[in-house]
Amino acid sequence: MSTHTTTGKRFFFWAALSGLVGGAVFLAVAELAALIFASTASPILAVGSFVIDIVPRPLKEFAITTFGEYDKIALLAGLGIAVVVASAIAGILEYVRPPLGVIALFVAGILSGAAIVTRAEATTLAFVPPLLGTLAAAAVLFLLGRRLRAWRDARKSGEESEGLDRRRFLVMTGLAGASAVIVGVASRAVSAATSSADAIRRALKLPAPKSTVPIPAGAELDVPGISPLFTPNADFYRVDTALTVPNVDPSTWKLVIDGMVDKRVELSFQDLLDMGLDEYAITLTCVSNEVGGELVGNAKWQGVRLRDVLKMAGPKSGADMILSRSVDGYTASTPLSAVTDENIDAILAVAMNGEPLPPEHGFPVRMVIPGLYGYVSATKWVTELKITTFADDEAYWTPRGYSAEAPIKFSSRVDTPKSGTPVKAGKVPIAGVAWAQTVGIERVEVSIDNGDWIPAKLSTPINADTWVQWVVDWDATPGTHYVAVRAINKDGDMQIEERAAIAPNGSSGWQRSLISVS
Ligand SMILES: Nc1nc2c(c(=O)[nH]1)N[C@H]1C(S)=C(S)[C@@H](COP(=O)(O)O)O[C@H]1N2
Ligand SMILES: [Mo]
Repeated sequence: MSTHTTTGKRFFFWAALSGLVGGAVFLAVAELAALIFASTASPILAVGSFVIDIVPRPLKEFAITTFGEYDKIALLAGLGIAVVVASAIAGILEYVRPPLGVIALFVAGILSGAAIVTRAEATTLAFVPPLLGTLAAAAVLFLLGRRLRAWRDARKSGEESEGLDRRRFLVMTGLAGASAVIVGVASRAVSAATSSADAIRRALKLPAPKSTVPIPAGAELDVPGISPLFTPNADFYRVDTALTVPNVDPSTWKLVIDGMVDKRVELSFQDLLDMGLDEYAITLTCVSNEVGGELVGNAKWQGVRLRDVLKMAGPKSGADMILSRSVDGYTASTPLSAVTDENIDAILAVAMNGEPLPPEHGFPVRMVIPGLYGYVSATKWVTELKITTFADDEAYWTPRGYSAEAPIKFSSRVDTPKSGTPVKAGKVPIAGVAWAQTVGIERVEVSIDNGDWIPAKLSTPINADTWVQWVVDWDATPGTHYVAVRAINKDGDMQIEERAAIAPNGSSGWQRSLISVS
């Protein structure tokens, strides 16, 4: 009796394994077919992108705050676990109640196919990889299920052929599994290696800009632990919905300006360069930046003014919004006035801190607009500017709980000392950055242990669009101290004290931290 139960359990294990092999065959065949037919149709990535677009806002916020930069890796790991569990279940179903496993596999295949063909970047042949993957996996699961049941039946009835049946099942499972792993890994590796944008970017030589940003004396303070005036590209925060970085070739890239315009305009990358590049220093901020958070960075961008580009098309009266679109379908809604305003340098950028835009920051062309949160202004991999109205069009984040328009709430941040990192008593600088894009920072004030507000020393601002550094010299005594910081902008407005969550239009509040001194 007991041998019977252990045998039964063992067959369940083999059934689950045959399901895993089926899942692996699906992914491997789809990956190989994606390489041949439709480069962007990798099912696991398409399903991942689909999940990114449909998850409710609180879950997305949880993912960003919990995993930070690793949110996409966490998503892929979660998907991987789901695929393993689902495959194992399909294998068991196929063993217990054929053809339920094969049917489940077809359902999964159709769902992933739907996720793929509805992506913005999907090609006409995008349905081929999930289709071939499903067919191959169904065949494998069907055959393995049949072999496994034959082995079980032979075992039950004590037939002599049991050894042969067992060997047949194991050999088939092993062969299918090993081929799937080899084909899958090789296809993925080839896909990654042939993503050409990287190589093209490295070979690209941009023309020297007509102008560079003058850096005044005293623009950068020398305080250990403070954010550098310009954030190195490698440290610059990254936020986007793209599971894999879009691979855009500048020689085929184009920007279309259409919608409510006198003339539809198409510009090539060379057309942009021929306009002549200028350099602008602009601090970029994400709406998801919490008070004191890291989702803000300052860079020198080289590019052309958006208003010069718009002039070529001639926006019609009545239009009040630019709906910018990325190659991956992401869209942002920007008030037309923020771009036509002669006092605001809204740009199409091709370079960041002296080099072509890094792929993850929008290569070859992105928008950067001072004073607006990134999600309504800083479209990366931009390919279309549709001149339209807020009444007629809606951007990616608008139906997902964020405002259609979102000017940056000016703010200040403490970089050092860090809350939770004890410091030694004595001279301790309290320092950080503050930003009020398009207006400028007038003053930063610090209060220690609820004492009077002390004005901080500021770095010399480069312009109104970049952050300034600030520092207060503090004679720290042993114990726990309470530090609060706030900024006043050049219009004389005080940074909002009241706390607000990041949704729907950006956080507010004064950063308050506890510093322990020993
Ligand atoms: N194509 C595309 N562009 C995008 C986004 C995106 O998801 N897709 N996210 C925006 C958001 S929310 C921000 S804050 C900035 C961030 O730019 P960075 O990643 O270069 O720092 O890009 C913006 N541009
Ligand atoms: Mo953002």
